[in-house]
This record gives sequence, structure tokens and C-alpha cells, in this order.
Amino acid sequence: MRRSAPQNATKATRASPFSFDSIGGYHYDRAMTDRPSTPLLDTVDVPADLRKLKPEDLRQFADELRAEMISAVGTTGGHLGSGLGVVELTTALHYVFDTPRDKIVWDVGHQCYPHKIVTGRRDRIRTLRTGGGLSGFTKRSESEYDPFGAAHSSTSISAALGFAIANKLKDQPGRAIAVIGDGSMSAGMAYEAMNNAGARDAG
Ligand SMILES: Cc1ncc(C[n+]2csc(CCOP(=O)(O)OP(=O)(O)O)c2C)c(N)n1
Repeated sequence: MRRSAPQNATKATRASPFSFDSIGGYHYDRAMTDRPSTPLLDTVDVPADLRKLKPEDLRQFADELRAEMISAVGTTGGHLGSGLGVVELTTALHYVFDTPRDKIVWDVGHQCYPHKIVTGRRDRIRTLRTGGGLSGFTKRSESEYDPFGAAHSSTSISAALGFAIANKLKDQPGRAIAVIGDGSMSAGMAYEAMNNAGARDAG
């Protein structure tokens, strides 16, 4: 069932399901499980497709990615807020870096649903956290875009450092990016990893 927008909502100009009212209220004017219209997202199976888009298309792309994730999580349940917080970041990282050669390490991995949608798993995104379906975390056996399996927090910095050191030892190109939230950053392992990274020349 489609919900009608609140009376005082300003309609977004694009085909976005999001709108804001005059005092900054935020409205999502469709049912969570509705399948959104996603013309740009439909052109992207893997990040190489995303990198073909023009920079000016990325705002709409991110809006579509957000709508698709809300629809999927509305169906399956699971982590919603953390993924919502990294929609733009996911878009930017896969646009700027050469994934899967460059390794994105998501700390905990509970925020990886948008990442899964843009890395060849959109067709299974409504199987998240179900038997035989997609994991709710990053999982190495699931995708070459998941270089590090997680679920425990605060491990991403040391993992990314390991990838960077391995590249240097093998004299091969490639970046390693750790994405870590403030909650996970408060653990000792993250501080140890930062000390380690600061003390080494991992290029
Ligand atoms: C070792 C360990 N302790 C506790 C947890 C439970 N846990 C799941 S996510 C999380 C932190 C989330 O906060 P943050 O890193 O800021 O990410 P956000 O969800 O806010 O994006 C914690 C402590 C865990 N996954 N692993």
C-alpha cells in the first residue's frame, strides 16, 4: 500500500521517494516494502558499471540505492540504520576506488547492504539473513568484493593494514580502505591497529 505524502511536504524534484518539509522534517512517502523505481541503479550490476555514470548522476544513484535498501530490509528485517548512514559513502568508494582490486574492509560488516546491492548481489538482496540466503555481514565466500569476513567489531584497520602490507611485499598495486564507525573505533584493537599502521610504512 502506498502512503500519501504529508500535506506540508515539499515534493522532491527527482523521482525520489524522499521529501522534506519547511522545518526540515524528513518524509519517506512509500511503504517500506514497495519496490522503488530505480532507473540508474538498474544499469549497475557491479562497480565497474557504476564508474561509467557521470558525477552529476551520483546523487540520484545514491537516492535509488537507499530506496532499494529500505525496500529490501522492509522485507527481510536486519540492520537498517548503519546501511542508511553509508549509502553515499558506498557510492563514492566504489566510484573512486578500483574495486575489487582495491579492498574495502567494512568494520563489523553490518552496514554492508548497500555494498552488496552494488557488487553483483542485488538479485539476492531480499534473501538477507535467511537460510541459504545472503549473510547480513561481509563474507569472503560470497563475493570477491568482500575481502574480509567480519561480524566482530574493531578489526577493519588491522585487516586493511594486512592487505596494504601484502601488496607492498608483492610489489603489486592496490589500495586498502577501512570503514569504521565511532562505536567500533572505541575498542583497543582499533587503537593497536592505528599504532601499528602509524609505525609502519605500508605505502
Ligand atoms: C567484538 C564485538 N563487540 C560487540 C559487537 C556488537 N556491535 C555490533 S555493531 C557495534 C558498533 C556499531 O557502532 P559503529 O561502529 O559506530 O557503527 P554504526 O552502526 O553506528 O554505523 C557493536 C559494538 C560486535 N559486533 N563485536
